[in-house]
Amino acid sequence: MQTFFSEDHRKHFPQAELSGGQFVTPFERPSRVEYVRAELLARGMGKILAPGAADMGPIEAICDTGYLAFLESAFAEWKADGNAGELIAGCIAPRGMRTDRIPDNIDGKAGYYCHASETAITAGTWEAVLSSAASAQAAQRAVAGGAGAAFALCRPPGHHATADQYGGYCFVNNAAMAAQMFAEGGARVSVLDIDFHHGNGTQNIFYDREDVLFASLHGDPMEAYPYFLGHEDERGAGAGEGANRNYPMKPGTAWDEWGAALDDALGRIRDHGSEALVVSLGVDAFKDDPISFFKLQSEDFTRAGAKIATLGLPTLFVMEGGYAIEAVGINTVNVLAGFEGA
Ligand code: OKP
Ligand code: ZN
Repeated sequence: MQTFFSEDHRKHFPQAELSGGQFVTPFERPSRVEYVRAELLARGMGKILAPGAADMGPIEAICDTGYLAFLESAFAEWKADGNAGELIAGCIAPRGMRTDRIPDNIDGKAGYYCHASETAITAGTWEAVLSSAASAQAAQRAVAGGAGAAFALCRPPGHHATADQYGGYCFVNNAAMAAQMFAEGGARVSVLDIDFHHGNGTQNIFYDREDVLFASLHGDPMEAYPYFLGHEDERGAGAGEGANRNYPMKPGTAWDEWGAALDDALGRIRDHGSEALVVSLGVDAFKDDPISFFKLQSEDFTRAGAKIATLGLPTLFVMEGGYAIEAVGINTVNVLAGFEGA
């Protein structure tokens, strides 16, 4: 299958992530996707194409206007306000205070539009975010045009971003944008999220929709980021009741339980009558991932890809997380190869 990938991802490379009370080099770093690209080439997985510029239409379809304006000018405003370093939100809108007034000061604005302070904004963040969205758009168009399957090698990732909040290394929700593009083409669509972390942004964007099913396998939010969403009893609202499925799992979860959850999710997708599938493809369920607690082996990712192929749907894979750097390429390409080999 074809891959869509932009070099501009490198423009987003914060030097600092607040982790364990210290500033560390961010886990979400440029080399991640370079390992994926190298593995795609080494295994002859098909052409790797540059996506061209992002269209704002599909981004605006899933994002709040004020939020996009914030992302575009945030770093310049931060500098203009006299700040020396990267933009890190410190004072995030909490319970018991007002969220109906968006502060004018950039520090306050960041706190309004951010949900997790590990994620910094730098000079090149917006351009990288647009290039990541562009890859998802180009890959979606390939699949909608009859390609059968395509891979958007997106960086930064997207599934934690809501219509108006960034965090968890995500700014614009690439998978949700692509799903909305399929929906606007008249298709019923499912988003299957196999990243270790719950796709809170995707769930939130489609929670009251029946035409877009969201299913997510992830670390139990009682124990894992994003902590405040992703429980089993979140089943959708209104017309979307029943079109949201969460599979939270405990530390140490390995293939037997994870694969069974995947089977159940695939059954829901079949029953939904989906005509297109978007896979939020994170490989941080891997046993050696430094910030996750599942125990999948590299071969299990091949099995996962083969299971996903049994749906027989036009499928768009969108890169999300995976932080065991040297294994990220192998595990990601294993999913794609498992899908193609099935
Ligand atoms: C993004 B994706 C490290 C904490 C990091 C944020 C995790 C974001 C994961 N001490 N918390 O879903 O892979
Ligand atoms: Zn993740």
